[in-house]
Amino acid sequence: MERWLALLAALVAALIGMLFFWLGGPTRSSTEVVQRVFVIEIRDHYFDPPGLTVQPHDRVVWVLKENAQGDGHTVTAYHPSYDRPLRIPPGARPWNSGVMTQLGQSYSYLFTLPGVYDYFCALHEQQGMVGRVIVGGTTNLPAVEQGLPATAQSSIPTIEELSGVTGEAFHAIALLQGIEYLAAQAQTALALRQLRDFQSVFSQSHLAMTLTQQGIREQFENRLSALEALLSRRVPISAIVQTVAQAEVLLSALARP
Ligand SMILES: [Cu+2]
Repeated sequence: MERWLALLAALVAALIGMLFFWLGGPTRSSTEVVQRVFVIEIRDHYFDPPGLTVQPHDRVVWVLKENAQGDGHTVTAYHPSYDRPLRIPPGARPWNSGVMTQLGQSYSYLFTLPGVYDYFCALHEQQGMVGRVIVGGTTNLPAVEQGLPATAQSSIPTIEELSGVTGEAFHAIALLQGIEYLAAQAQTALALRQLRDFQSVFSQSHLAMTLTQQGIREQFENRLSALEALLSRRVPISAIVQTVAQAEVLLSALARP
């Protein structure tokens, strides 16, 4: 009997060990751990925001918001698989959404490798419908800044732009859109955590400084607090959509200089 108990204890200890490993011990290696969700809206004919800085294991979701011509849009990585030069980090998995035509349709990609990722809409690249995601910081990046059709090249936000206050505004907009997206999927706990993490770093940011200079910092912070209160209660998604829109309006002058 004692031997059985010892065996059982060993088994339980092993299971607990595995659980800790799985939940994220120091040796965690899973690439499916999502830190945050950012949303880039697909519009006629641009990505909003066109540039975004994130960290490894952040998920980016592109959501189709406009399709007036009915021909749709794609989100496609610059990669030889799609007949284009390589403009994502070597070894990163290329992606292609295919043509999206239904409003609300989305495509998602989990970024893991640091570096610069450029992408385009296969139907409107010539009209400058392109975007850039930078993963893991903007210093010492080997940026490719030539080789595309002129309109496409000039529409991709530069690394310099993305490391400044415009980049911070883009980041905040996509993060707020991500909160709205999570709330719409009834993932309120995740949405709240994402909002509170942002609130805790906001006061140290260039964005906060710039909004202070513009005299709208308090208004912006009030919108964030309102959003937090709404997410803490059970409210219709329309109230959250409205509050996110109000916060975004305050950032719009920075995001589209
Ligand atoms: Cu397009």
